[in-house]
Amino acid sequence: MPAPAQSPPAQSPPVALPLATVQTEPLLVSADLRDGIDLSGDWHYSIDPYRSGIAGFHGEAPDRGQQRYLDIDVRQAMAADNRTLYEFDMAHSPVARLPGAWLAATPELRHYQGLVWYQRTFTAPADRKGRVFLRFGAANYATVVYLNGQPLGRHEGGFTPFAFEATRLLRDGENQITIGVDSAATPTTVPPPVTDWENYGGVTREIRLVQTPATYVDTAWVRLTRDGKLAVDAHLDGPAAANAPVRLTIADLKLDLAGKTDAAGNWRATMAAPRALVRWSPEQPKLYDVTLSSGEDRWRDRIGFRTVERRGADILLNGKPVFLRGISMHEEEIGANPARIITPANARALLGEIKEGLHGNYVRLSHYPHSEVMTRAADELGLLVWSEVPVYWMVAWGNTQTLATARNMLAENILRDRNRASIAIWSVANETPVSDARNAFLRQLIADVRALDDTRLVSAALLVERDRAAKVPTMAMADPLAADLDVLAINTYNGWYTGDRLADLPGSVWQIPDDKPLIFSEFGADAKAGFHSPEKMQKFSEEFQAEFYRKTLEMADRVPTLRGMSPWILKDFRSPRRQNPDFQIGWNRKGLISETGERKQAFAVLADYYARKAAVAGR
Ligand code: GCB
Repeated sequence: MPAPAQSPPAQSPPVALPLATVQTEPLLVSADLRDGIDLSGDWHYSIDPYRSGIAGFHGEAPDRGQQRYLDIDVRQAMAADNRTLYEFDMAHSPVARLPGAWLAATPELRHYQGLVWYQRTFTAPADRKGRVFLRFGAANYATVVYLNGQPLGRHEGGFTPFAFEATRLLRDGENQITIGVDSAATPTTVPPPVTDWENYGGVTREIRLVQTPATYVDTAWVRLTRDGKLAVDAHLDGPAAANAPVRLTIADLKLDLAGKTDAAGNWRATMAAPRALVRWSPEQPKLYDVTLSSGEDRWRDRIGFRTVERRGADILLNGKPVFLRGISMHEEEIGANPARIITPANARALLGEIKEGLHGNYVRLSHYPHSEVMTRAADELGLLVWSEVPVYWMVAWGNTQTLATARNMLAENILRDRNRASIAIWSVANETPVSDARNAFLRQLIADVRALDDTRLVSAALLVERDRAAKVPTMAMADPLAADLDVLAINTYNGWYTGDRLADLPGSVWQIPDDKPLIFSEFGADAKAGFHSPEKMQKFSEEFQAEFYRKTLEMADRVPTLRGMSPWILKDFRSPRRQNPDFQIGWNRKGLISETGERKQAFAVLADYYARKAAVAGR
């Protein structure tokens, strides 16, 4: 969420824009469905590896101030007066298409991590009234935004939306917007520098100018509660927010509920769910057009209604036990040179492989919040979702700023996606070694999830301890956090990173609490599409990967509390830590499809397994 607009700091910090506190407004929930101007397209860009521009955008001309960037043609000014010096000239810099990570813009940027400036001009809407916001789907990692040379706001976090109010700074006619995006991770960022995926720097999701009336619906959450009621929570922002008439309508259900906000602009109401309500499920992903009107504003969304609960070791969807037939996925489109551009078509190409190809009903959107385009596509196609924040491996557990950043990210993610029927599980971490500081950090995040959303389950991918003396692979859950979670989740790579024989995997012993559902949130092995080794079963061959899946699935069948799985991973993905020159060359090869979409042998192994599971479940 944005921190209030303020002048840029005098010195450039390692990450341009640390956030001091958790901010909550403006949220502009479901802004992607509001009217606005799409600022996608060509933007000028200029790298700034020493972050000089942070201390005053690209150096200050004291007599002219910031305005010069809009009003002055740098080339002409230097030609006209030989005392004039500008070392940056955005208007004549090369262009790149946004949204999209900069690594694909030019070969020189392929491995650049640091600050990049973007700039473009646009024309303000002629019929301007009410309020205007600049809304970013996501920019990785820290962002500062200037409108017509004036600072508008800053944001930290690479995967969640943020908006800045631009009503005052927007002028009639042509406007100039400048964005600084710093991709550099530090030990205190979330995630920290070492991960196992590409750090796609840049503006990776849509930028839009969104218009609203002076008083507008900033947040709305419409849902089915576990006791079968329709509930709405909304917050209005603006001069007429207090004691304002509000009205929720779902035309398809003939639902029309009127109410009034309180003095703080909040409205909360519940009602019995209409009898005609069709509950959302992977088999029948029914969505309703929902509108919330107040004054001149008309907020809308497309929402599915269902319940998700835990009962003992079962996960219940609409009251019935469900087995999660899933796979994990990074936010990376299919193609030889991805730039993290998730269009509706790209999202459907990926999710379609899961839904139709693998007979899945579930996806783990790892390891950070994915685009809202993806979660909307999951709603439409009927895939349950595990959504997660990048609290990954070694985070600065004792750092209060890091905790604030993680909490902010988690809140932004939940507030963005609480209306998505597909989201079943919020996960707070992945493979984080147990320590007191880590436990306290994650307990805070778990408490935040429960405070923001009591209609979903909370999980985290945990580490297990291996009994080195045991003859067969023997793993025990020794993580105190297990007690705080609804769903236990484990990543297991026995037989890939360990020397276990694949034949021994089915006999593995799992010492896991028996009163909670367990998910294998990851298991997998690398294979280079087209590399075969049927006799030797060499690692990186398609045959090895397929056999790894067969044996791991046999093992899974013997774990009594297992209620789902999301093997690692749907598609080969870029990872700078994977440099085996024969097989990887910068790609983690654990995909069931290659980066260009070729299916490997293991794809059919999992697809057959899920087809059988679906048949047993009667769907
Ligand atoms: C893991 C991580 C995941 C890695 C994967 C691997 O446990 O959660 O981010 O990419 O293993 O391929 O090793």
